[in-house]
Amino acid sequence: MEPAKTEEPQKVIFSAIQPSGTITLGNYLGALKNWISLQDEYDCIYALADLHTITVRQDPAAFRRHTLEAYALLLACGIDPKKSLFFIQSHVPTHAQLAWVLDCYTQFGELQRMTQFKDKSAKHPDNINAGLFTYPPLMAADILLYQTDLVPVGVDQKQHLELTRNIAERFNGIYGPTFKLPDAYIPKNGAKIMSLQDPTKKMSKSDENANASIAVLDKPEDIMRKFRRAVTDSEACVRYAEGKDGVNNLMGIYSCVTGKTNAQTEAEFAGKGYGDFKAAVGEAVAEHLRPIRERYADYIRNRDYLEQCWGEGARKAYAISIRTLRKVMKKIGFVPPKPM
Ligand code: AQP
Repeated sequence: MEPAKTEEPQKVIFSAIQPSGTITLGNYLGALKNWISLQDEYDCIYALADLHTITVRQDPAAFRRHTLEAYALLLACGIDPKKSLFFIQSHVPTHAQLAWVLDCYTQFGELQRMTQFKDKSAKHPDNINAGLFTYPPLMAADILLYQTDLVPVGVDQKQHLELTRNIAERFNGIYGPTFKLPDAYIPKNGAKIMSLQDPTKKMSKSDENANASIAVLDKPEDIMRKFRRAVTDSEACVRYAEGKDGVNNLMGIYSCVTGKTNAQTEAEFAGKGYGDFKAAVGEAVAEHLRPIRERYADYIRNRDYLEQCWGEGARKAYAISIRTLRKVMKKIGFVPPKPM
């Protein structure tokens, strides 16, 4: 008799994005494109991290619009609510609850060492709030609530993931196994997209210079204009080389959207100037984003469908996360509440 086949459960992936502005080409090529392809192989849990977003002051109307827009846009990019869990963080109260608990298992000195805290404090000296400081335990709660195996992270978030593991290990050490220790997932096609105006800085949603970033929803003519104005150098030769940050960035973007290698791009533009190259990158990006923009237009008009998706997402996320939270509260010694 053949031995019964035991199916390995799929590994759990958790990732989130902040609705802190209009989603950029950097967010898309660096994170979202990978999120889509992971859906078939893993048990994916994706969130809009709106609680994290208010660590920097937001205008209420713009914040609401960015959140709605991001939800519809992620669906348009290919997040499939039938395959993945996709919710809005503030709709699931367990995140804030576990974050408070984890605050009490995180040392002040550990948080002081976080480079993102130092960077964001320097960027917003008029609003160095406690939430900015305790951002990492909230991120740890997001991840640990779902017994996550893998977290796709860029270099900038590595330190926070290490802290998440330290907090989880500390808790498990005191109370016995409670949290799974998550590992970093390094995407096969990781890309870091730089600002078009200062190619030594990453492209960011919250950049005040509108020409520095491409929004996924930008109109083709705006995309073309921004690429035309992109900072390059005076060599006027399309080649990938150290010190040519602007050109290297454009070549990286071109490669992400066309699949061409740098050598192929160099051959394609041999003897041509930056004008032709920038126009080609702009056209390729606009064409790549066109179907997303078209699907987005349908989703954003359909508020009922969006509400149904995020309602269902929050319900499922709560059902999973409350199990971890209950376990944590019980181990610490809280008296279990009566169901409300
Ligand atoms: N320029 C980028 N290139 C590649 N990946 C990027 N990501 C962000 N910018 C780039 C990735 O997008 C995911 C979501 O990011 P986030 O919303 O959590 O915040 P962030 O990294 O701080 O992104 P922004 O756009 O720069 O937001 P603001 O301006 O609010 O700080 C992450 O996986 C990130 O690596």
